[in-house]
Amino acid sequence: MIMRLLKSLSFLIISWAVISGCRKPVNSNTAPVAIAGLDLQVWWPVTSTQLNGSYRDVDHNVKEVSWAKISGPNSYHLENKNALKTNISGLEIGVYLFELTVTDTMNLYDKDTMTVTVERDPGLYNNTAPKVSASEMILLLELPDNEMVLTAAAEDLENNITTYKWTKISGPDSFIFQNENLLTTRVTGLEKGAYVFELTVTDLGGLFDTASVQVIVGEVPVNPTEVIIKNPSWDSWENDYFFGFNIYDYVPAGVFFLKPYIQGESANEWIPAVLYGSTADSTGNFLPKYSLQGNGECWLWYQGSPTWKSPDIKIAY
Ligand SMILES: [Ca+2]
Ligand SMILES: [Ca+2]
Repeated sequence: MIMRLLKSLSFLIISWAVISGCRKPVNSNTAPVAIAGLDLQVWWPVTSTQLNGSYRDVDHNVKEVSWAKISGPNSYHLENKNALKTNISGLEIGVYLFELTVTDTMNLYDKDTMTVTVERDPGLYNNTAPKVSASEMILLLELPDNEMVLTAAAEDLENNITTYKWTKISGPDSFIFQNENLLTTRVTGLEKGAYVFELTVTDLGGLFDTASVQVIVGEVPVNPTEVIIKNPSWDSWENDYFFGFNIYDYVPAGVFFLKPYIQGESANEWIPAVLYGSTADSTGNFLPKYSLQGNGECWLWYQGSPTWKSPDIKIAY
């Protein structure tokens, strides 16, 4: 009898449990589950990363997600604190604790935290600065040409150069860089005068080096002053003839644009020298060439004309 009573009772209990377990109350709601995502490591000098949160909510009634900093350095910027995925920038070295709160329409919520650890990149402890060099030769530009290419050589032992930046140090206002953030850039819109442009090359550790390029834009006057150097003693090497001098031994200080010419023996014609590295230089093998440095050092040279052993030089300015 007792056994029958117990059996009936357990049947009732099991039935009740089964029925109540299967029937869902009409207004039930469960809290969301916030998932802040994996902890993140940032290697300074990188100062940004992306928070990547998510959540589960069986009722699909989440109304708000929100990121907040719980602890860590003061400096940071959350692009959108109400987005699950958001960029975070402006980080400093240190450990940040961020909390994601997920709230549903019934104001049930859950919180989860994750850390962002910002450490100095260990590869940067022995970092060395980039090395930049530019030609010491003046780039002469004869009007009406008003543009040229600026370039330099840059190297870095760790191969971690991050930025190039050209700026004007001195000179006229008029100029436009095609792209000042490249190692080589065209600069246009130049006007008469002496420019100094500087390239700054910076690496991942913030170390940098600079080099400058001098550009002189001008023209020889219609009736120029001329200085003639008669029978200079040219040096020769293989098939090339050279003459080096300082232009300020021949032209007054402050003259910033000039043009050299040479005239071979028994010739009547003065042949203009072309600036070394210019387009004319690369197309005219037998044109005389010259280079000019900021300190006035000038080199003139020509190639292989068998009848010229000591041409005269004329400098027009
Ligand atoms: Ca819910
Ligand atoms: Ca470096």
